[in-house]
Amino acid sequence: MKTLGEFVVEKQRDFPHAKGELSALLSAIRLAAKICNREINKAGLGDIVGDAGETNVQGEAQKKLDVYANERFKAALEARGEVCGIASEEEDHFVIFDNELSRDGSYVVLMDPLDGSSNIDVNVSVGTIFSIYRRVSPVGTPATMEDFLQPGCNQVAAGYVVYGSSTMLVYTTGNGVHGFTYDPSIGVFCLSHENMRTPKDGYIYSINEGNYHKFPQGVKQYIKYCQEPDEATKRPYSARYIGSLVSDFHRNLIKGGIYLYPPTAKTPNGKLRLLYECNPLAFMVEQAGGKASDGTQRILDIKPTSLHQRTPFVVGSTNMVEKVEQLLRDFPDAK
Ligand code: P6P
Repeated sequence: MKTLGEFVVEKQRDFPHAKGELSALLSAIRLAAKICNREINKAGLGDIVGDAGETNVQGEAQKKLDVYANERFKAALEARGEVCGIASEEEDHFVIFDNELSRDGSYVVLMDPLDGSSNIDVNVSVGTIFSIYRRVSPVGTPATMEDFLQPGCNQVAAGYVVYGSSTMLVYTTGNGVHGFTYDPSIGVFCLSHENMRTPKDGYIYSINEGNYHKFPQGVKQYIKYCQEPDEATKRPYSARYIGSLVSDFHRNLIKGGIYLYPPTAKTPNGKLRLLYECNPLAFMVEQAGGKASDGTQRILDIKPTSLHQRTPFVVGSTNMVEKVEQLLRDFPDAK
């Protein structure tokens, strides 16, 4: 058995500027993940399910566990001193950690503390997504917006926690993707999936077909392609859509598959957020040999202009993503 802590120390040399910084960052995330895992696993028993009575900057009703998870991750990251600020789906603006220790921090963290939280009340898996950058503003000063509006290709680490049938923490620092399964009997994340690779092709497609009539032509063509596979495709495709991005992403990463959240007339930039949902998962999937685009350009090359900006998202097995991109080119929507 190798713990997350032992693995990170062993791989410390893979993390530039290694002065134990990665260990500190990931141990903060690990601690908050354990605390959230405990609450999620007994959510039905306490007064922690249901709405918090607030709405977040997206106008979405905040679930109590959303708020709880956000506070836990924020507190754990602030306590470590490596982080000078965070941005979160649950925070309208970025949060500066303005204390002696944190002001000297070299990193910023962007996160969706509890993605898919609307599933909590019906006992469906949810997840945490995080993205880590080195700050661009001078160490010793308060974090600035520029620290957070970096393109995804600048990420130094990214990962997710999936609170599913088991709880896993999966991360990359640009040297492969590594998965750790939580053993609650000893309260430790143990290495279970070293150097995860995603198949170049797959037969699972994840998309909310309830929006079919609003999709771009190329996406409609792709859905038809999956449903009427050509002779070369021996196995029919399967539609699998949990409605929890981290769970759909994690299954497709392991088995091969594609997740799409296309633009529609109502949401011309799609629903998912670039900074703390799409960028970290794009970094992970590329590290595992897959691909992530907005249908035309590489997600990691997009230069962000605002904290909560959305982007269309096509992510998963390379051949499948490239098929969608091809069909979007072949079947352009009328302007
Ligand atoms: P829809 C959850 O709100 C989320 O951000 C992702 O986890 C999930 O994949 C998607 O939205 C579901 O959105 O519009 O299909 O219900």
